[in-house]
Amino acid sequence: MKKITMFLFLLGLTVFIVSCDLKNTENTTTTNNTSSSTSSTSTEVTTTWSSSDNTTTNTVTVPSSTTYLTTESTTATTNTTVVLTTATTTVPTTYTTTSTTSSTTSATITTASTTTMATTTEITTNTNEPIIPVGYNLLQDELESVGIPATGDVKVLVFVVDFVDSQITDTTKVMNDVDLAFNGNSEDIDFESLHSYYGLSSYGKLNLTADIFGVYRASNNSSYYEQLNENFYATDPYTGEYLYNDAPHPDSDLIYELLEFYDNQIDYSDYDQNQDGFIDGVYVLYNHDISYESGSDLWWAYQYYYWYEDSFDGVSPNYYVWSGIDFFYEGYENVNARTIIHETGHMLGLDDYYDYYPDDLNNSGGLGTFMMDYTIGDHEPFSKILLGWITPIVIEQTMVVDLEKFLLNGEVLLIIDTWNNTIFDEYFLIMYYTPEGLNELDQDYIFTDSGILIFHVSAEIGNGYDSESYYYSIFNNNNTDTENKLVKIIEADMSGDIDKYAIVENSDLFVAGDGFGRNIYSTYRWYDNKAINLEINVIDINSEAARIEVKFK
Ligand SMILES: [Ca+2]
Ligand SMILES: [Ca+2]
Ligand SMILES: [Ca+2]
Ligand SMILES: [Ca+2]
Repeated sequence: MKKITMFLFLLGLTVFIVSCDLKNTENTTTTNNTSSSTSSTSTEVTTTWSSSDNTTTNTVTVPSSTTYLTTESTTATTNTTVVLTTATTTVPTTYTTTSTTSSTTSATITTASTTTMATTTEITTNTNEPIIPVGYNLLQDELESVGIPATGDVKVLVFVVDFVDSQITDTTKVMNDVDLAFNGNSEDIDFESLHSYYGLSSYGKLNLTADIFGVYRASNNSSYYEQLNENFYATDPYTGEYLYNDAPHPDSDLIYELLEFYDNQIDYSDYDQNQDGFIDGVYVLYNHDISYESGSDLWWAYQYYYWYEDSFDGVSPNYYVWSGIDFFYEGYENVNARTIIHETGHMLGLDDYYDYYPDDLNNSGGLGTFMMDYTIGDHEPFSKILLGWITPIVIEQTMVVDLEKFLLNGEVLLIIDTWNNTIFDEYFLIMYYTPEGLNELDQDYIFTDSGILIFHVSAEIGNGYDSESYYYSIFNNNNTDTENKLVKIIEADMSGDIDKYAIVENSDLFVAGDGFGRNIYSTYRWYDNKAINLEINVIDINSEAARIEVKFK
């Protein structure tokens, strides 16, 4: 992000004038004009008026190629004081001179060089600076327990499992494909591997690698675990209460089998990077047909927590992913790792952003795209802020900023009434989206155009888990059944199609000339029903950056 520079004043003065409508005038710095004299140049401007014109105002048109000081007094050739009373710095411009004595025939107006102009403009420039926050809590600081640490070098454990009644036939191919899915280089896999994806999405902050073991033949048939799963989740149809309180947990049973079987080969304490006593991440990849349309919920992909209290090499299993090998063969790519990439989002602590329960009236449509909703593309900025991969540029005062495209360094604006040094709050996030990088291959389900994306986030925490909710979360809001969404996209086309159809479209992107809070959703409100009292104006978008004006009223 580049703060407004000299470049703007020369080429975008209209913009400057709007943005210097200061919210906080105490931020204005006054620069001593005398410093400008050394680099000033003089331009003679001739004007005539008669002696009867004493104290009459005359208009002098000055050359357009010169930048003039404003409110500068100077002396005309006949000791007549010429006061430049015009405040505008627009070039070309017209200055008004006032004669205080008679018979002036010419006046010399002191003009400033470009360099001096930069200094001089500080007199009236909005010097509001964005806040680059430090020391605020991240998602993993707030979680009850942490799975995979969000940054650093992290090694996870992967076990490939089959069953007597559902055996892997080509073991070598499966093990190679699993290795490609977890550890492959970008060049070797059509989308990305878990490793390459998280390296890119975190801007190099998370280096995730996997040690892969298998194929392990489970001690029971697949149908045995399936039955355990039925029992575990069985509820009384009348009361809704669980029928078998002490029912064994099939995934955890299998994880126990695995950890015990490999105990003499593996030092599990090597897999606790953050040294919290829990193995950071366990992945169980089962060989069984996936229940796309019907069948057991066990044959799906999800993240969950180890059910029992066991310890191996002094550390305990906790966060795990349970996923079918067949997910790697979805679509037409050599290996498709998107499912484990999505589930790893949960291993890091992220929520799902789709609507678990579309039948209620709340939060239909979810976010509408990106990894934690559609299992495609990159993680959006909210998730990256939560994980500490990016630091938002916080804006709570009027200013104009140049916002780099998100792809480069994850630059994002966080616009809020008052920044209380917490990301667990309500605010807008502004990103410059381009269909590149991790979004390129999946852009048909994200956006094929470039543009400005505005998110409305309501990430307050502290109410605790709502047992009435379909969705478990530390946040007061979720994208399933709370009154307001945890994170939503504000549609520039105002069509409401995300809520209706759960899908974004190019017209949801803000383009140059659009103004959120002005011509788009002019009466938008915070969730407490207070008017937002701000505008987010997209002034310009070029291939590298977008110029955004944030105007607090
Ligand atoms: Ca061991
Ligand atoms: Ca750990
Ligand atoms: Ca819902
Ligand atoms: Ca729309």
